[in-house]
Amino acid sequence: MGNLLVVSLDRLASAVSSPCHVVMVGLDNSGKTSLMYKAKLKELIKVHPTMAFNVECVNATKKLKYKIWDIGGRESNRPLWKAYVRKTEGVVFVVDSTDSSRFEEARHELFNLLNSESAKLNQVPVLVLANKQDCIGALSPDMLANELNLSALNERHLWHVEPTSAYVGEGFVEGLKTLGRMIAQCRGEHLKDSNEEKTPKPLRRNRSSKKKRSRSRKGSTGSYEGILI
Ligand SMILES: Nc1nc2c(ncn2[C@@H]2O[C@H](COP(=O)(O)OP(=O)(O)OP(=O)(O)O)[C@@H](O)[C@H]2O)c(=O)[nH]1
Ligand SMILES: [Mg+2]
Repeated sequence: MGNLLVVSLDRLASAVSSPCHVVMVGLDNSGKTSLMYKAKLKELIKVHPTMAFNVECVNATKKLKYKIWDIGGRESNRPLWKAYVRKTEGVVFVVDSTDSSRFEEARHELFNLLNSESAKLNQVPVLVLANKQDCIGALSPDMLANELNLSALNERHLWHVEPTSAYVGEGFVEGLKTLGRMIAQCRGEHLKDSNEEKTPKPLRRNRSSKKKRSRSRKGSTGSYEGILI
């Protein structure tokens, strides 16, 4: 579930710097630290609430390596999130899919973060992890996307929701691969933009070519599923 266009893994490896720096945030108890260490150590470790942050390198593929900053989600820690996203290439936002009483709080914190100047300027891609899918009553990724009103991000951010479980060890690495595609797509768009700026404008442009341009732009803002090719 998301608004990612199709980007091949070949393009991704050359477009994304390695390791790629991303910030992982989300409310306390959503499972950030458990997910990260399960992916890193291949086993579930006993975790304690994160007071400041943990940082670890995790490989999504042989070539795609991430440096993940796992920031504590307690209320007292949340003002710090904005400082960490300043230089991030992507945001990973983890939600406890079983805790419907906190979806509104999660939505508020996500939009609060993304509306900060730094994230707005960078237009960072957002990977939402619908965690604790092993539990009965966990909300599906589609429904979580609705609860969090993620379609409101379409204008400024690529986003994707991945179902995960730290207990079963599923979804985290898949999510990181999709995040890599989104980052590669953003880089591609930025490169295209700067190349367009450098290309001298034609002296005259007839109406039909203008029409073609606007049609292709329109096509790129629709909602798409991330597809591995
Ligand atoms: N059933 C289930 N429990 C999980 C899962 N992921 C995490 N938990 C549990 O949820 C609790 C909180 O996990 P943490 O990894 O500490 O959560 P956190 O998001 O890092 O929390 P803060 O550090 O306080 O921000 C722990 O008791 C975990 O064992 C999951 O996928 N399924
Ligand atoms: Mg933690």
